[in-house]
Amino acid sequence: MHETTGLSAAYREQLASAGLTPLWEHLSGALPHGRPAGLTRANHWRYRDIRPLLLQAGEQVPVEKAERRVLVLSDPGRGPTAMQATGGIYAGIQLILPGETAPTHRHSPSAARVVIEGNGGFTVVNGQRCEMERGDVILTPSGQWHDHGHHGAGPFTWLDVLDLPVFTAVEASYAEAATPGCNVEDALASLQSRLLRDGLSVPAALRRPNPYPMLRFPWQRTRAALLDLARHAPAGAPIEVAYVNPETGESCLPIMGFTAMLLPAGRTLSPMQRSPGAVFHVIEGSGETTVDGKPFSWSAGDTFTAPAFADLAHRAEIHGGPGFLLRIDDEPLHRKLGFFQERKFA
Ligand code: 1HN
Repeated sequence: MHETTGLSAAYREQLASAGLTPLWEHLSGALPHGRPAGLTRANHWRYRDIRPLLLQAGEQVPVEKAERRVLVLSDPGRGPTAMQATGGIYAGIQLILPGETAPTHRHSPSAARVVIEGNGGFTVVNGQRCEMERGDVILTPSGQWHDHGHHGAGPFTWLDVLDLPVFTAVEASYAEAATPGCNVEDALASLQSRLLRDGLSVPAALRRPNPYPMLRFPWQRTRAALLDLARHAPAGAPIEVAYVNPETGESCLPIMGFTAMLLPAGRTLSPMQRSPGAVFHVIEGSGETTVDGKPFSWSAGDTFTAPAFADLAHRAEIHGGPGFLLRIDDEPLHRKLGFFQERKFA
């Protein structure tokens, strides 16, 4: 907040022309009292509303021209063309049609895709082909070449999330177009990671860094893990799993965190209030989430957001199976900032 403190106009002008600003008029704006005062406004994007608009883009915009055919989920708290859904996360819904190719490129922000609809889509990341099935999470980490294709029938869609707003804030966001033969695998690094998952390690002299040993997290495996956890966890425990680097146990990407959760039908889950804002994506089921008292009635394919320290209550419909939500947030970044907080108010 800007406060005026009775400075003379002449003094103000002297400060401005010297490139100086009085801190005392801006301190409470820079450091709001008690809790962060962000711009993010909780919002709900229904897939059934987005889908027909995206299909129109498919008719009107050739993929070669668009590079990526995406409708951005623009945070209403930041105006109509915001390139972000929360303070730290960009989100958009992408469409690729049969036979199309979204050309190879790479960029400094990291991205992940969550498949919504279709069969036969794939992403090639650093030469590794990842088939895309509904609910799969596919990573395209910072600096890795990637392109998308579709060899099936009908529209193929997914949610894109990127840590783009963070890269924009630190003036580190840029992209590069493909060079011939750039999207190739480091076969030795991939082999080592495959062997490590079998409990086998190669000699140190052969070892190659592979900070992203897992690029595809198939939904069917995550779903089975959640159902197993629901069977074995004590009553009332949160049924959730984090997507991690299997070699280190750290978050799978450096800035964005991914957690899949199972919501048992009809039971309300009131998680801790967390410092990072979040994007929630519905993989299966239907239900309702209140975000700071605002109700969102969701079903599969929908996406909704929650600002920093939002008060949340999730509930899958009592009739029907469990709800499955994916939470994408900035937890890894908040931890690296030495700041991550979660708390519960009565
Ligand atoms: C991007 O590279 C993709 O590779 C999707 O599919 C969305 C949004 C902003 C910047 C780069 C993609 C993107 C993006």
